Amino acid sequence: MRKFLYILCFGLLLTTCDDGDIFEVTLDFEDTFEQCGNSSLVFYKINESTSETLSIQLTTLTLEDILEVDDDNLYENTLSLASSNAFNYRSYGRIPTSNFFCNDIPPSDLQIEKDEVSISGEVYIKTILVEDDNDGIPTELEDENLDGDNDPDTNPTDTDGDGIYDYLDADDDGDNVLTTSEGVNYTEEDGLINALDTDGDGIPNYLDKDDDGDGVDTRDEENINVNQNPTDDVTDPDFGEADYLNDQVFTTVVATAFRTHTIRMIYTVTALVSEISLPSITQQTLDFGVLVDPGTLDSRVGTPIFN
Ligand SMILES: [Ca+2]
Ligand SMILES: [Ca+2]
Ligand SMILES: [Ca+2]
Ligand SMILES: [Ca+2]
Repeated sequence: MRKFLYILCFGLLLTTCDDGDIFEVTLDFEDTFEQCGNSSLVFYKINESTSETLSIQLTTLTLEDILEVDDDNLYENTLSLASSNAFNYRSYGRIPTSNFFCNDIPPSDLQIEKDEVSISGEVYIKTILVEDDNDGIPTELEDENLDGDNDPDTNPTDTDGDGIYDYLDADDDGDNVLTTSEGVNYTEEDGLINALDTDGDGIPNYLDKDDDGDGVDTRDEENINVNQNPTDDVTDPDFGEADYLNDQVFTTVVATAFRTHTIRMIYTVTALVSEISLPSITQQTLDFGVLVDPGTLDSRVGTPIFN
């Protein structure tokens, strides 16, 4: 009879039966989350269709703290949930928005229906930093793999010997023409076999320090503007290409510096909550997902050593 009543109840509208305790909540959220807060950090995620939110308040951390990776480009931290670091489940009578969080004055009409806080359990935060030169060539193809371990980070190739490894070097051959401007023509299907090789010497332009094979290094073909950029030196406009691609122009204007490099930084922040203790939720472990935030994308200047 009890079972029958339960099934009957389940078959009716939830609003009829859910007095706040009868049904257990199943957590159903996207695998991404957002963050806010200045002096302390709040991770949160919103399910608009069910009008629910989850949040983790981390009073001892800032976004800057969790982007502070070690020499292995890694940050890890496990924090105990407590009243100061709380995991919070809420449901609302309206669609929740981002301004429900981190505002000194939250919207007056929150319409909170359920508000449960887990002050026991743990949250594990992990950040991985991946750096890249954004030069159109996948990292795994920017290493000669002489050590045979398929890891571009060990014994990395540095074609131009400027101290910046090829997978981080936006000008791999150090000719002051960015790799993206050297006709890489990479496709997933064909790899790099269609890379431009102007002088046909078997070395693609992006790795060839003398692209037209006229005996003058590309970086030294700065006949008009001496600005660490051989692409704007065009002695013969009728030829249609800059001097570094014109083997009939071979005047030497010696370069004295490499152009500065920009290295892209992508932080992947993930959070895992375990040993959750909430009245309505039996689930004890929750993969909180991946942080989506402009702060996870950054760049730094690479200074190549001129040689
Ligand atoms: Ca490169
Ligand atoms: Ca180059
Ligand atoms: Ca070549
Ligand atoms: Ca030339």
